[in-house]
Amino acid sequence: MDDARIEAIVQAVLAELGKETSAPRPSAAPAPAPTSPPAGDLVIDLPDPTRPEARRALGVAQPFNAEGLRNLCATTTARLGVGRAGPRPKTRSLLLFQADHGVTQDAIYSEVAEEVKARFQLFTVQTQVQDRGQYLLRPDLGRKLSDEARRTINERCAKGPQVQIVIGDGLSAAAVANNLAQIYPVIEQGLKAAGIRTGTPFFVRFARVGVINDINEIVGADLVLLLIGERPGLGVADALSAYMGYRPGPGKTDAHRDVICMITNNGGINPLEAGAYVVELIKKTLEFQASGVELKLKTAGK
Ligand code: B12
Repeated sequence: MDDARIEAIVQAVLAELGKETSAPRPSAAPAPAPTSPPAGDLVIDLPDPTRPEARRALGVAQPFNAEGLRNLCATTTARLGVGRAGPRPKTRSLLLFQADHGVTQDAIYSEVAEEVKARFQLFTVQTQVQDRGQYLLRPDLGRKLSDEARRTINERCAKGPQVQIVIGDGLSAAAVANNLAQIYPVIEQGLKAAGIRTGTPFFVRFARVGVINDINEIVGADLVLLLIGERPGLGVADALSAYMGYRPGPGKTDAHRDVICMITNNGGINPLEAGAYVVELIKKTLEFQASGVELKLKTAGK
């Protein structure tokens, strides 16, 4: 960028700042008494920025190539072409960002409702995490079952199934609430149709992926499938992941696991279709008696 251009930008920014700093400061003169709008006269002049058409609207005032910019923006959900107000984001962009951030917070801090679990007769156990704050700060505790959870799983679960299905809240309760009802029956029926024996399903509160190692020490399954809420993004906050491992146990890491991610009706893999993928991957894992990198190596070229 040449000096003249930089100088022009500096002048524009200074002019913008000048407008703000030249306004009378409260200390210079007593502030006028606030005037309330007459009752019923409140005007909100910004359209709701979270509506799909507002979300996708171009924010650049005079685009050089409006058609090109629109096409570019249509290729991604990233916040492109949002424009700016001087050096700052537009109010619309800021509000949308704050609204999307609010949705992520709700997804992370909400609990999966009992009705969601009851539909598939899932009982609940908890990891060594005590509350949501600790869950975020101590992923290690989310990978360990509490003593009570160990006892409950031992008492209530069938031992030695081919597949143990587990549901975990993870980082998004919305992911479980919005997708479980669709994906679960597909997996259940798909495994049944393939003659694969499943164990007693249950729900783990404050779960991390690594908890499947602890679980399998108790149930002794050939494969543990964990359906868990993914870290929400600023656009999609209800995506579910299906993590699985062949004979998980002490010392097994993510290198021994597979994942099918981004399961959501909001711009991801639809849960019905994802259920079918999960069943196919389970069959492959059982056939090759391996998961993760080992499975990739065993099936390379096949
Ligand atoms: C956070 C994250 C990471 C973090 C995990 C750190 C942490 N402690 O959370 C880091 C940056 C280390 C990471 C690394 C990798 N990741 Co990653 N990751 C994610 C992300 C953004 C969110 C995962 C999440 O919410 N998990 C749920 C929570 C509750 O789980 P958790 O127990 O807190 O965290 C565990 C899992 O996240 C797991 N994990 C993370 N990535 C991967 C990838 C694979 C293949 C496996 C088996 C496990 C795994 O590791 C964590 C510790 O056990 C997803 C995107 C998505 N849409 O899900 C990608 C995603 C899962 N990662 C992916 C990949 C490819 C990887 C890497 C292989 C990248 C690389 N080439 O190195 C590595 C593998 C790391 C590993 N653990 O072995 C892909 C998987 C694609 C696929 N279907 O196979 C995803 C879907 C991103 C994408 N769209 O490409 N990842």
